[in-house]
Amino acid sequence: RVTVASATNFVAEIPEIWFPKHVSELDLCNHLVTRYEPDLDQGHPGFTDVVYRKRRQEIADIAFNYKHGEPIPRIKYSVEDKNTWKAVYTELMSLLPKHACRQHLEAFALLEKECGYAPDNIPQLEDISHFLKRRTGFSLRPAAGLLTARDFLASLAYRVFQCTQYIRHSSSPYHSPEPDAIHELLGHVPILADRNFAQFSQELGLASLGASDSDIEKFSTMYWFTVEFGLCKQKGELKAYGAGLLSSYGELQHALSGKPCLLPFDPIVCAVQPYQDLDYQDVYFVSESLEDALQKFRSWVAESIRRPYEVCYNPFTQSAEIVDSI
Ligand code: TIH
Ligand code: FE2
Repeated sequence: RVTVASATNFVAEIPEIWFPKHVSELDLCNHLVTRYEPDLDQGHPGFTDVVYRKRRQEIADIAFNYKHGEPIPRIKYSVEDKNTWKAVYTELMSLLPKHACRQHLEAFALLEKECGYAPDNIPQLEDISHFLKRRTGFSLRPAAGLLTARDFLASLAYRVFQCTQYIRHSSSPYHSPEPDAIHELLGHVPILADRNFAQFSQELGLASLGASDSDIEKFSTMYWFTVEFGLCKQKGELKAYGAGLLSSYGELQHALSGKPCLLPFDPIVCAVQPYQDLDYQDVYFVSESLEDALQKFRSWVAESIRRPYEVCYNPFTQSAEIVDSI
């Protein structure tokens, strides 16, 4: 680490680990974790499907070439993609009114009205991005696949959600081990329209900027058990707010079947809970409410995460500024 004295005589430490200082630098945050790529993983449902792999590659190229501020290119989805979307959408509609949290359902109704959410239409990222921008200041940018935790979390600091645009392979519609547009649009997008949840996501992102590898591991575990697989209580009932539950017909039923272990959300426990990402989870964390999850997360960061500097987000310039913490 290098220590510099600034004009105001404050001493700030410059972190060794690079992180984006302005929203446009998210153009550099597109490193992929390749373990689920259909081209590389023989177990991927699309591995032997040449047509599928070619379509995936074309959509991935859009993400690699994308630059901050550009409109997100629209995709002309294949008949196969549309059928997969319709099958999942229809199945989920039978479960979500009963099991999704209130915030998800409220936003979903608006997305149907304003963004073309329907069984027969795969909505476009550009339209959804405008919708979210108005609601919570979140926007979307296209991602080519599963990103590294560091890159993904950094984008949240800027209220940017990195979103895949391809549709999962038709042979496994009800559960996908990797993110796809069904998971993003039906799972993540609705709740990003909630202000508490948006705030939680951004604070998790800000805490991750320049963090050590071991802290990144804790933040991504926290992300996993909240944003992806979180349950909460509403009016005495158990509801899902995690995107991995809301986009997977199979996993949602599993989570509520009484078989897996349900623990009360406690960041100290949650941040180090082991997990796997190939199959349904064995453990889920239940928050008292989204507000309570945010408060508990804040206290945990303040008490147990140490960085030699503080990061302050400037919404006027959309930049993260390092400030001295002394
Ligand atoms: N398993 C989810 C689904 O089938 O929609 C997708 C993912 C959740 C978390 C990572 S990938
Ligand atoms: Fe996800």
